[in-house]
Amino acid sequence: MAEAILAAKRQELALLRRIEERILWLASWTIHNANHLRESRDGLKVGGHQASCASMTTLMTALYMKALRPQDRVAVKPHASPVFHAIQHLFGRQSLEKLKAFRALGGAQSYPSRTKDTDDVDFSTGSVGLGVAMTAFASLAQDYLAARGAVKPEKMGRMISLLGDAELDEGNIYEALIEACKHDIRNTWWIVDYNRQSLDATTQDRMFTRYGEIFEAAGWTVETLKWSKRQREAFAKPGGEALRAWIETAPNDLYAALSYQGGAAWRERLSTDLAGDAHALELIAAYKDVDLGELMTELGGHCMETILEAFERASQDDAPRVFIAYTVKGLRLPFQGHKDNHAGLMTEAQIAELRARLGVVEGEEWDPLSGLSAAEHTALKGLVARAPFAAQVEREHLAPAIPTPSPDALLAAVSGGGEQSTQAAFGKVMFEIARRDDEFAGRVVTTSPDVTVSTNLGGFVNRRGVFQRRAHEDVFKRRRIPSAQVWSKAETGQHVELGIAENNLFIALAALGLTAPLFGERLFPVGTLYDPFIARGLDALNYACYQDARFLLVATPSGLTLAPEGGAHQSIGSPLIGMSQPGLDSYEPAFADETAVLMAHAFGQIQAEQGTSTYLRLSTRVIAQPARTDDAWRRGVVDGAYWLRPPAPGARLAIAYAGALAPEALAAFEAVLEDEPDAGLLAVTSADVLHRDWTDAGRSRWTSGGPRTSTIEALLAPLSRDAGLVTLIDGAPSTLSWLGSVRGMRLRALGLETFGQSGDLPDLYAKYRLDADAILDACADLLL
Ligand SMILES: Cc1ncc(C[n+]2csc(CCOP(=O)(O)OP(=O)(O)O)c2C)c(N)n1
Ligand SMILES: [Mg+2]
Repeated sequence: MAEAILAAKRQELALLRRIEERILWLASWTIHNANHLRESRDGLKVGGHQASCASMTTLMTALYMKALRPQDRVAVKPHASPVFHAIQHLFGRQSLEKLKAFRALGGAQSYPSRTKDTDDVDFSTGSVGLGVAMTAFASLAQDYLAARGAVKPEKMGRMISLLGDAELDEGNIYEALIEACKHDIRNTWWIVDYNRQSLDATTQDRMFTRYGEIFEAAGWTVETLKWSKRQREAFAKPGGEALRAWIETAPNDLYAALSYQGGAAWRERLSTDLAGDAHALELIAAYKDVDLGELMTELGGHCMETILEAFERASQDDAPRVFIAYTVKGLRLPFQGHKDNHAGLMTEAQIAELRARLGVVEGEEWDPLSGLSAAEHTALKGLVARAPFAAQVEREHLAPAIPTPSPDALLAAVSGGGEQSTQAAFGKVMFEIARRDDEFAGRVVTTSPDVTVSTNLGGFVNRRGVFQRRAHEDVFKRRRIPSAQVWSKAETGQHVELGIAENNLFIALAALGLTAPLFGERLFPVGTLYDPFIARGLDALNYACYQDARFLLVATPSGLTLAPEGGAHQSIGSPLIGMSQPGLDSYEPAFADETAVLMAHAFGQIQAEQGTSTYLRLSTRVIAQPARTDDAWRRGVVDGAYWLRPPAPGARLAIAYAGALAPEALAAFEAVLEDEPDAGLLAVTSADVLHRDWTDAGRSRWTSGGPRTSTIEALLAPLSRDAGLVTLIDGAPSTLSWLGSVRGMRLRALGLETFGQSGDLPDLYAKYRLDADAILDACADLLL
């Protein structure tokens, strides 16, 4: 009986090795086809990474064919994309056409993409390090849902990152590791393809063993897959220990160089280095050159059995785990171990040699099972079909739509006019949401990198609590110490408090903003930070948007207007960041009611099919609120602009402002009316939305069958052709200066182009030419 089980196991291992060879083949061939066979029209190198793929095929085969379950989610090392697509093809989830069009328009993407690929990509990757962190935050998001019963315990998945060792140089990984530790995350596997090569070179030896120590310090379980079964067996023989010790102490570059040079070079070097060890020499002599080369290079990360055993051990609990799987970059390919192999491509002759070696029939290169016996063919098909991951389970979910609050409901929270700031208005709306007991309110989740209180989220958190897997009482409250912040921490809490690392905020928003497709449960994530520090997490913000994660980002305070805080905190370029970021509509309201309307809009956009994320750039400046006589402004706020004071037809002058400088614009406008009674005052709430609508209208003439008038063209239409326009924003003036092009008007753009400094508003606005006088000067300039 035991014999039969062992035989079955041996047979399965053989099949897994065979399928792994075919995955290696298909990935290599896909890259070869794109570079050498497909017609090139532009002479550009297409690229693809055959060495990086070969490094990971055993790990990925073991994972996808045995360990992965349908509820698990994976972030694949970006440059192992061809391996991923090859595996998906075997599962019948990726077409041959897409493989043939790898890196071409409409084909399989160079780096796995949630939105552009049609096969089953869980997390996009590309910018190394971000996919790694993403899995930790996806796990946090899953815990958040599990605490609400929205993910059942038996349906909880593992969030798995397959990463390169050089990715471990990315600091964002350690920021995420620290946050993961604080949040006690589980169900997370980080599988490191530890080939000790980066893009440029072999990596420094000095980090050996240190990585394990770092992860252990963070409370992770470390699985080091250093040796293959073949090596362990050889090392157990007389003289074997010397071989093991040699590899253990060899410098990286020497090991890599010998891996490249192969068996004879190994023999020569080992015979010299181990000259005094008769047993070792005898052992080496027992191997043919090829076998010696294979023995020395088949490390743990290339040993199916070793990997499967490690995955099996790891499946016994939900502790976060890092697998340090030793590999050789490009193993089995002609450039294995070569330090320049990152972008290396096999030649025609080399790929033909690989094809012959793996038993693929010439002319049948696209058939991953080509050249196999009928029995093996059937057995391999069976193996793929039996893989737990092959189960026909819906992996991309459709979450039911949740009614979101109407603008009126949120406007009620900021009614009363008077004097308010947009940041305070945001806080009031969130406080109002916290008070509601509808489904929407229960699905709002807030998060902030240690600026919860100073961005006015405190009220929401007081009411809804902080999310923490293990409940923690507010000690200050129990001891009756007065405090404005009552932060009870429990599984039911709806605020995820993060450490200061802004990068983590954006990855957290990416994960929380994807719970609908990933887990079938919609959340409405609201993240806050100081506006200047968006720059700190910019790549992660881009990463979140690239995956079409949906959230509301509230950046406050902003600009020179946070005057006494000084130049280090005054954001200048953030409006341009907002304008240029796809997947993110950016707005800069001036008034409380505008803020409320935009929040209602943003919540709707979070779950709209063609929706988007929203960025609100807010201010702490308290300003007088306008008296509204009708509701027309509401539409304009969302569309990007409206006339706060409409111009008379043929007006020669208009002032356009964004955000907290509204009072200066108004003061200048009142003064201008004496000479230019026809002038208008334009409130711009989104240069971003306005500009996109304008360029789109320009394109529509050719792309969608006819001309249409954009919002901004319609708004500016009453002005005379040669009217002057003065624009004003507490940020980069180029945000608004394009308005002059809409109708070919002359324009003066006021804004910030140099670093600010501490001061009070009158001093700073005067010094940086953002005050009413500056606006009047600009108007005079245009009119004279
Ligand atoms: C943020 C970022 N910087 C640079 C790159 C370019 N790049 C792609 S792969 C790579 C090195 C990868 O080395 P490693 O992670 O060890 O993967 P391997 O190919 O060795 O498996 C670099 C620098 C990138 N993709 N992302
Ligand atoms: Mg590497």
